[in-house]
Amino acid sequence: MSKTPVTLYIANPRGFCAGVDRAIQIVEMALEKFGAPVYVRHEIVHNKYVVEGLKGRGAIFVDELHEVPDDAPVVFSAHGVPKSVPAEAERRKMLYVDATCPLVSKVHREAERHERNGYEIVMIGHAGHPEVIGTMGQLPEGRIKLVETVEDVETLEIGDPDNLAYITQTTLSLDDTADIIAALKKRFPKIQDPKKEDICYATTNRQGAVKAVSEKAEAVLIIGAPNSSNSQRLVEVASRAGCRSRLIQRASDIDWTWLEGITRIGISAGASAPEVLVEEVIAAFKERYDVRLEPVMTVEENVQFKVPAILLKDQE
Ligand code: 2E6
Ligand code: F3S
Repeated sequence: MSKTPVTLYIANPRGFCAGVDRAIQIVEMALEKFGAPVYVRHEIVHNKYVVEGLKGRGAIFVDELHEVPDDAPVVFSAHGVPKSVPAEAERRKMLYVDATCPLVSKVHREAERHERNGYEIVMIGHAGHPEVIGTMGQLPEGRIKLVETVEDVETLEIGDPDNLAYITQTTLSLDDTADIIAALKKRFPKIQDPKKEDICYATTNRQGAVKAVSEKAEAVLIIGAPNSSNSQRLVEVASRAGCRSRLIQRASDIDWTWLEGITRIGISAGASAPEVLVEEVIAAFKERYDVRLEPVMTVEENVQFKVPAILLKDQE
């Protein structure tokens, strides 16, 4: 029997961003330099496949620093950590390497700058997410007020609206955040914007590419983990553009009955999802369908971040 033809629209850019690349490289280089085990506080990036791969090479993942012995090297995840974490590591004289994405660290420094300049700070983000915990933890408790929705803006209690600034999580929905910022500006016209956008380039570009794919496809599959904020946002972008859309961790998660009768399918991957999983998904489609691949290119990316000097060969 001949296979049904389907077109797979492959979003570009997709998958690993520069911060994820760097974070994974940090763990790999730490394993090489210090030898196993290397402890990692929190999933280095939100992807089971990546985490399992590193476990296989001798990384041990823990939730909190107290689970790490004093004399073992430890890496902090790409999402960033509250100030209390490196402080505890220093106190215990631990060897630690910080894999916080430089674009998350940029937001940390911004929060500190606002604090120094006497501003009250509002953070737009998702409560409980490790990046939000890390960013809010750059300042003493209560200094940064979190808003998640436009409704939250209405109930915000601000002491001096003339000295107010906002910062954001790096992986938010561009559209939802624009609405929240508009609500903040309506209530607090003098609120200060970040010097440079806090939502990162990778989030912006991946959402743009999924929008472009959603114009061509009927259904969109996003490869990524349920706890990956940026991946979840890609699913939302596709559904808002009128496509049915689902998050899958890998090919075995594809619900083929959900795709029955659909011949135009968009595919993308969150910033923490490795390309090998995209290839696996395409291969699964090829087994069942007569696949035509159509890349949908939006912008080119050429961002790269350096790893910390402590991991370089000639550094002790
Ligand atoms: C660090 C900061 C932002 O859940 P989230 O999207 O934040 O995290 P990952 O690990 O899925 O993506 C990479 C990342 C790391 N994004
Ligand atoms: Fe960094 Fe953005 Fe990736 S904040 S880890 S470049 S999703």
